[in-house]
Amino acid sequence: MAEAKRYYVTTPIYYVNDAPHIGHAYTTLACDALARFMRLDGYDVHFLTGTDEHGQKVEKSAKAAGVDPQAFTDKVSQNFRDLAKAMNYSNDDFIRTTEERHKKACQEIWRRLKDRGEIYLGSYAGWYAVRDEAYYGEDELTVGPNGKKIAPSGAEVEWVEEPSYFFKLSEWGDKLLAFYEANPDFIAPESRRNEVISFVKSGLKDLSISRTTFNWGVQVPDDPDHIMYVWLDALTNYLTAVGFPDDQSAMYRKFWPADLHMVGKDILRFHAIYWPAFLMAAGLEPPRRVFAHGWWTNEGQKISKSLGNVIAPLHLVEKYGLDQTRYFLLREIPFGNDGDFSHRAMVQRMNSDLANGIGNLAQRSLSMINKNCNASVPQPGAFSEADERLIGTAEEALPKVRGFIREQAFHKALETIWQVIGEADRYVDEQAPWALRKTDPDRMNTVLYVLAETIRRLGLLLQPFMPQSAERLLDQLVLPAEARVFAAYGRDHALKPGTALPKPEGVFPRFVEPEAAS
Ligand code: ME8
Repeated sequence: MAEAKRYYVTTPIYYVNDAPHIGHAYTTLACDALARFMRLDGYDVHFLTGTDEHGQKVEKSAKAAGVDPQAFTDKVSQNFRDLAKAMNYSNDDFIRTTEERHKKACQEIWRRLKDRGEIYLGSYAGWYAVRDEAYYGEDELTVGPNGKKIAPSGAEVEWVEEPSYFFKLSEWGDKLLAFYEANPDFIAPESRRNEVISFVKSGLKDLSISRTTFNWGVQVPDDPDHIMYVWLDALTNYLTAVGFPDDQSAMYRKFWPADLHMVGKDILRFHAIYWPAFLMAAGLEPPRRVFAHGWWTNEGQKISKSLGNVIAPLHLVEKYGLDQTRYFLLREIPFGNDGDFSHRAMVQRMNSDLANGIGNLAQRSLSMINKNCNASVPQPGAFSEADERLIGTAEEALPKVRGFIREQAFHKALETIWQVIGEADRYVDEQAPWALRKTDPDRMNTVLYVLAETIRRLGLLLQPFMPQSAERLLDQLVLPAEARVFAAYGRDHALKPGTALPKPEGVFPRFVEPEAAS
């Protein structure tokens, strides 16, 4: 039987200890482009994001703010929902771990682990970093500039000693290694996969999965002294959102296992080791893939609150524009690598790729059509070799972009689209339709038709990345809604000659430095 066309993609659920920044916006943006692409490609998509609201870190932040944790999380979680709106994310659900549906799912996964003999009661004595909500071994620590012990992430650790339930992670090493081997695409990129494999090969210790020294969390079933370790709670959100524990529900059967958990490299270990181990131990199927992307810095510096250089996504949207910001984040760095945000690079992309690239191509082609073809799609004659070449390049771009999206190579997907733009620019220069107006108007009509068809395809391809701008572009070609999907990409859905077109208007403005503008 053919695999059902469904796709379940998730972002990490973000801690509500602070306002969202560019890193959070980035991960969700990548998932949004992916989700939009898959929908346009005919998939039934479930795109999930949300907030991670329990744990010591959130409890501490609430205390510092002088409010109770629930009121605090209500407020900060709203900032993440506002961000989703401002960034035009198309998430189908927004989960909060303080919701009832989620507590139910956490307690059920705990029961299943317990029933299968995967959990035992013991006591924990060791190091814990509240910032990472993670346990560390003595051998992983170094001494920080203030003489305190720090984790590899730079987070300070504290000594914790308390009764705790443990998950028998130590028994899952070989099964995990076999799982990675049988599923070579499970962890991406490749270099990260190798890191995870060598970490697992070095031996896994049992994992403390409950806490007793504070109570902002999901209660352990049948033991009110314990709350669940925040990572077991958090990871379970991916199940909650598709209806778990009702594993017979239509939602669960359609969407589990998840197709992709998108995460930053900081939390790969939790997703690629703990999570499949929890799931297999509970008798549930692990997700199909985890992609760990890189880290953004700001003008070459680590982004941190203490350095005061946190980039607020809303500020970027205000300054450069929404789609410009979306484009820059996905185009500027090879997805998976670390990257640097700089004003100069942003302006460069905005002006050369957008304003002078797609913007100029569309504006000049559509203006010529408006002026010389009675403001309607021109009637083409027979296609020349050059026409076929450009149409062919545009046609081949969809399967290429699809291939790159499937491997989360967003930068390559965009590069492919820009190759079409580059070729179209050369085509306009070579064919010089403005000169044909007097010498061979029929040929001019054909050239302008080929350009309009190319812009149609570019508009279709740009939708997942720059939805609003692509919409405006496609509006200028009066493309009906049902023709804005990838099933309508081919020649059999080509523009109809004679269709009346509106007066074209620029979609991608240039960035002008404020001082130069005044
Ligand atoms: O870890 N560059 O939440 P979190 C790129 N609640 N991405 C960045 C970034 C940066 N400078 N900073 C943050 C948690 N991110 C847990 C997750 S999931 C079950 C629980 C992104 O609020 C990146 O995706 O600390 C990273 O993995 C995530 O934010 C961490 O968000």
